[in-house]
Amino acid sequence: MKNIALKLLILFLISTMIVISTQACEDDFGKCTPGEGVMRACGESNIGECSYGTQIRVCKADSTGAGYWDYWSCCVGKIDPVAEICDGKDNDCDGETDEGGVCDKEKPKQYLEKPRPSYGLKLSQIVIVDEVIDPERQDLRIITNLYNNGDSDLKYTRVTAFIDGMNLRRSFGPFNLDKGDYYSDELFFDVPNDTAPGEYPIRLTFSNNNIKRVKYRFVTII
Ligand SMILES: [Ca+2]
Ligand SMILES: [Ca+2]
Repeated sequence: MKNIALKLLILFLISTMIVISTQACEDDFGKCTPGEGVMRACGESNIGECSYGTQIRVCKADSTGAGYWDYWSCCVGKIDPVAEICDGKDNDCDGETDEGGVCDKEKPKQYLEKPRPSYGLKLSQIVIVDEVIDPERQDLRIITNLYNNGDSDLKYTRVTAFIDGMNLRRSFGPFNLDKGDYYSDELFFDVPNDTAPGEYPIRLTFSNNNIKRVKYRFVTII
């Protein structure tokens, strides 16, 4: 009986020492030596492109000179997750690389091919009023009659006549010739009196930005 009581006493003393020892350790943990510092890892992840940073706190001295731990500093050097993109890396740090279809190529847009406009220009009439001219008495007159036989309007159409042997050029326009419409006009040439007799080709050009027609006629100078 005496032994049992002794054992119980020893157990009580041991447990009391343990408690006292633990209490003493916790008290020590809250204290620090002014000037010392500690460091720890911080951040959301250390996977993929992410990495932890570090933060520190230092031990400061209070008015009595006793040390106490200051606040932790900001986290420096960490790389947090970002949205996943197609770059061969795990940007959102979930352990998967380029997941979620980020590397699926965008399907090319389907473009409906617009029907190309059809341009038409019919030279329904080209009249050399006098095909044989005495320059002292006559001018050269050319009457043109155009017809738009296409399915699109012709904008800024111009007619030009050029007589290479006389180095003469005349034109009219620009004018709009809507589809299905006619347009008539005349070109006048005051042929110089000293023009050498002979046959001269007249180059007639009917054009706009979309279409061009070239016709040749002849005039004889006597
Ligand atoms: Ca990922
Ligand atoms: Ca990626």
